[in-house]
Amino acid sequence: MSEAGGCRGCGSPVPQRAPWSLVATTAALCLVTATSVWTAGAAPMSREEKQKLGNQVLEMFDHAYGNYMEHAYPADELMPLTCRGRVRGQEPSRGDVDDALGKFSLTLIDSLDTLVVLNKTKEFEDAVRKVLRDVNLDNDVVVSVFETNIRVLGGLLGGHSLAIMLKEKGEHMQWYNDELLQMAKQLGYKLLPAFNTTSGLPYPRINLKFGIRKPEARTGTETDTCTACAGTLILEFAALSRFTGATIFEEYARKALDFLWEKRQRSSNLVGVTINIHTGDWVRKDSGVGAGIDSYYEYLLKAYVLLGDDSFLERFNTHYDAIMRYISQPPLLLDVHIHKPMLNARTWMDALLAFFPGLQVLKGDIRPAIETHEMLYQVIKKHNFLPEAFTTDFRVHWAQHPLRPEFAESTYFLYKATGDPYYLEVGKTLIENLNKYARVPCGFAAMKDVRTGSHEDRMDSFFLAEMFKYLYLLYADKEDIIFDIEDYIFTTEAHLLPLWLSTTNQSASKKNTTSEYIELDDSNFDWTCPNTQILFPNDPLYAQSIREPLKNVVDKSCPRGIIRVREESFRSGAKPPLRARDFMATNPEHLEILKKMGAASSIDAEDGLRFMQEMIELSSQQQKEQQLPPRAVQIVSHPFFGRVVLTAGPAQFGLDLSKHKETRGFVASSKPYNGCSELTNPEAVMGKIALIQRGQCMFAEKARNIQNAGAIGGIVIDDNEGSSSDTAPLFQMAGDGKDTDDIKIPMLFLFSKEGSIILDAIREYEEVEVLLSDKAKDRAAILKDPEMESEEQPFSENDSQNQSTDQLTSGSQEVDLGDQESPEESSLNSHPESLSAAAADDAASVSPSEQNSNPPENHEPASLDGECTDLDNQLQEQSETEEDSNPNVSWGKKDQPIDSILADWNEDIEAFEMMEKDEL
Ligand code: DMJ
Repeated sequence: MSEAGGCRGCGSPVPQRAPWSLVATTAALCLVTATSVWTAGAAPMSREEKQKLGNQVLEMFDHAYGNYMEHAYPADELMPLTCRGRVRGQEPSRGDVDDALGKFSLTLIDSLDTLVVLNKTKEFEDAVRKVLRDVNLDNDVVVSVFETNIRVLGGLLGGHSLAIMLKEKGEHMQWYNDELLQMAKQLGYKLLPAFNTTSGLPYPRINLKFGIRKPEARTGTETDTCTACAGTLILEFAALSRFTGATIFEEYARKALDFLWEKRQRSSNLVGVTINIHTGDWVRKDSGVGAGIDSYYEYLLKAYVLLGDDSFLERFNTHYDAIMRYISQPPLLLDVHIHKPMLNARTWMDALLAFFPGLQVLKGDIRPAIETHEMLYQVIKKHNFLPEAFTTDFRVHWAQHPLRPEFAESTYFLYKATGDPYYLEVGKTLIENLNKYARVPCGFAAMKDVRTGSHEDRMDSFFLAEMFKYLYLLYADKEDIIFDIEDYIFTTEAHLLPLWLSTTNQSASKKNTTSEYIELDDSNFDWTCPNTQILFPNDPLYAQSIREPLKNVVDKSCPRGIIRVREESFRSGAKPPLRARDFMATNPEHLEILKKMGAASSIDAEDGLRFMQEMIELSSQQQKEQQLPPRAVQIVSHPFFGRVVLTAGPAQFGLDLSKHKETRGFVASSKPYNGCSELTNPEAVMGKIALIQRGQCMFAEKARNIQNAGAIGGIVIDDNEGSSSDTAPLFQMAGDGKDTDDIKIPMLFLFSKEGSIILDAIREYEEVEVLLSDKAKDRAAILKDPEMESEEQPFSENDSQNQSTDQLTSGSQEVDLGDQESPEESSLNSHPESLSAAAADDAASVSPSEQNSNPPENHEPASLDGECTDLDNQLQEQSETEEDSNPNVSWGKKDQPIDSILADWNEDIEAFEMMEKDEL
């Protein structure tokens, strides 16, 4: 069978046969057909080129894994900018993101099966020994049940699966005696108390040592969980049951899935994003395929493939039908309301939904997979990475990118399904962008802001678990992998579970009571596992022909609010509904319309709801517009060569870096370091970029003092020790309330952590050159200095783990600032009086963007006039056609009772507000 085969899950409603054998046969057929049919389109890639790219992936993995092992292990994750381990409690809390960290060497466990896929058997053997020797699963730490399941339990099971495979081959792991499985079982039992709810849905968090109930546990008061959090357990828990014979795990995971299924919104067959674990009420009633729900759908289909239980396929197909009816607006996938699924709940999409084309391949529904994937690729080409969220007109909504693997995953599956070398070229772009923009001397850093190219001190474990696996497999031929990948299924974290589990220890599935066998409706299989003869009907250009109309979808799209429009208004020629952007409180006609909304008909109620949504969006947009976008400080001297880009806050005075060429220069600390009086070391800062500490006077005063000393720019470093752009909202420096036109130099602000990266670099390398700009510059342009060019080597030859010896290291040594007052000496701790001064400048002249820690949107128009209408029309037409042809579509139209709409009104508005605040 093959996850790789692009036709996994090929549905036969015949449950008697082991599902994997069915799938394997069909998948193999599909694959052969897809590969052999490919004769034209994108130029085929030679075996040499594929090998070269595969080797590049191996080298990149070594760089990431090697630096983790050298500088972070046994910590959970590597912090690639400061080159040290992230230990929970020792770094400022990042909120929910930290719930994945359980002091159990997360990255090592998450990397185990990647080592085998990448043919690093010796390293795998070493890694397993380290896990067995060092990892403690009994820490007094509260972790996310979902993350611990997919990363740690999944990692241990994936490691075990490949360890027994290697042992059986007789060469490696001969000493192995199921130790990883024993650890997995221990962890499984630790997670079980989370399921102690009346619903059977697990609590979102658990204390590894104390469970849920004990007072020491510090958890157990939560009432809500996300659908994906409760619905993404079955693969790992069933595998654990089937490997060990302890049926309880599979039973618990099945019970949670059964409950979610029961709670689906019965008319739309959609599920919400969050649910109350005690009452089963939907807390958030918006529904999509991305954040909060994604892997629930993934696990229904994959549970069918792994366990052969038809009820999972039936559920998946029912949901899939609803998704394609309401959420899918090719190439977009837009969240809707579960009760009113014709009404969009958002005007933006999140990056997590990039896995969906891969799942559609598994389902066998290739056309929309190609379309959505192509749209995502266009977004990536524009921003180098997929921003965490982007609007329907493809502007950046949330600018971070934590090196997520979902798009690589979908690229891999689409290549397997189509054999189209286009997808190999897509993978090449991903590899190039990772090396060009995310690679730093000590690993790969998440993007803090895809628009500026600035980094975050973060390399999540899923980057090693998933990204390298999918990229390597994309270029690997069968003989490049030491086992048959088609005998395994990928979990959501890309851990490998053997398909033979489907026929082992099936007793838990027999005990399953709620999901009785349902006679499958054959029409559900229209979408499933199509014959590639139909998919690519003698047309090797099939995939290309689907992609082609979408080539300019990002560049040529227009800003658009709610895409889906009601056919009635358009058909009847009625007045278009009042939109928030047109609303004027002084216009009596507008006030009249407003009063009518929600009072007369479901259509008016819908208009009102949309109007409220738009108002909320508009007001949050206006708030954002008052913010300046972030800026970038890029370290360009040896050994960074532009690789480290720090997120910097802008100033409301001085040179505007978005309008002028970047400022480049060596840095020098000003004396006094706070820059609050005439500098006593003008010769040191003349022609340089002065470093100044925040506090004790206004920012504008500091700027004038360094400018008078001849500085060409200034970087203010926060004196609040430990502050970081990872955890604090974007900060902008305001003027002093007077005319600041006299300040001509650019001024940027760095939080303490980013500032200390520069200060550490000075300590280590003395001469540090930086670039102040609105956006990180291309390294090729930076290297125009011939001296640098001779020092810089191509990353593939020079950036091995060995190089990390001359990297930045964290440390407590002070920066050698000669006779200047050192940053540490003048820090908050040693000069408590600076606290009030800093607070004074905060209050008086600083305008932090507190509403939202995410950088503001790019408000440039996304398109040129005259190029606007294609997609809108296309989508509108399509939406209309779909509804015309589908008599079952009734939502948001005549037959929805007005009472139910009105009853939901308030909740929906609250939900919109919550969504605004929601973190991915
Ligand atoms: C991974 O941990 C898993 O794929 C999860 O299901 C959601 N996405 C992250 C990586 O982005």
